[in-house]
Amino acid sequence: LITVLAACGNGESDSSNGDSSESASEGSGDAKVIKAGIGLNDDHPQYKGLLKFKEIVEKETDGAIKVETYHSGQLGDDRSMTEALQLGTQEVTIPSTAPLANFVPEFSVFDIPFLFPNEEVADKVLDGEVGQELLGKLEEQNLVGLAYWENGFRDLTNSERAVASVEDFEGLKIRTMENDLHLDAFKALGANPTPMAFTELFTAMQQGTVDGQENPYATIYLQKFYEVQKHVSNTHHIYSPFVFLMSKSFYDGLSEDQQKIVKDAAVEAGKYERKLNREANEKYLEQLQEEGMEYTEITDEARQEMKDAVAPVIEEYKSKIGEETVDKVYKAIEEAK
Ligand code: 2Q2
Repeated sequence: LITVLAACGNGESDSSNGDSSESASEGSGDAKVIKAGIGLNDDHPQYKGLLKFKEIVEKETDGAIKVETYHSGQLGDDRSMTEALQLGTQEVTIPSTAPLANFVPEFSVFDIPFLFPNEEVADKVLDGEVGQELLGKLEEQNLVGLAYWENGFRDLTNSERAVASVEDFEGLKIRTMENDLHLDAFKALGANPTPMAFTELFTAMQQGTVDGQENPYATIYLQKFYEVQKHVSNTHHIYSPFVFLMSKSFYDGLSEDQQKIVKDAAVEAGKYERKLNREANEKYLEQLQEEGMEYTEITDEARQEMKDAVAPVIEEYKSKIGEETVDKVYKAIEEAK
């Protein structure tokens, strides 16, 4: 019903709704418009990747599809923008998998601490069979997952103290994404975690509502968290993928040619975004220290201590996520090494 309403709703004639004979640039009526919103600002590789998506789609469809880009949470936070896609009032957003797990619980497999050993293995698993299978589960939520992009390995910052090992987490008020596994993992480390939308995070740190947060260096630097955080540690505790999401009702209203174009564009722009994100990451750590942050190295022993502390949480969540999904991901990681 949603597909039919959407097909009628955007004023397109019948010929523009899934008719495979139509080329990408044909189509009656005005251009179709993709409203694409993200939470990070326009300095971040995520936005540069979105501009690349826009460039490819507008070129390949000869303007039959236009992409409007909105950054810095202008259209809302990850949860509200994902809901807007389900309602058909927004066409694209690119959240981390953690908030997405509220819509498809299996995505929490990627919130298992210390799951991926490095980006190369993450790419192979996400772009491989099990990652693509998970994207397929989004369809029943009126969402289409077109590609994985990269948020990256997450590192801890806080305004209170240097964090070198598990005991330093004791009592720290840490903001986490809105995801139960993240919350329970930080409780197991001894912290006092609070779930919060990304759009509220900077103010919460500025006002001292939370002591700290965790995100990749690119986000910590480009969102100027160094202005309200003193300490940074290379905990690298979780690798966060982004998912390039499109509203299914919008996607179903595209011709087959146009569907292929938006899919290929999301994949190509994602490879570009991953590259940008990785090129700069080490530089950001230096720049954070130049901005006055104090860096604390997490030794292998300290990281093992963290792994031991969260092990019971991982066991508990295996059944919540789904044993089959968890086993498939672990197997795919072994094969990708
Ligand atoms: O900590 C966070 O919320 C971020 O890692 C976000 O998931 C990501 O930066 C964006 O999705 C914010 O909208």
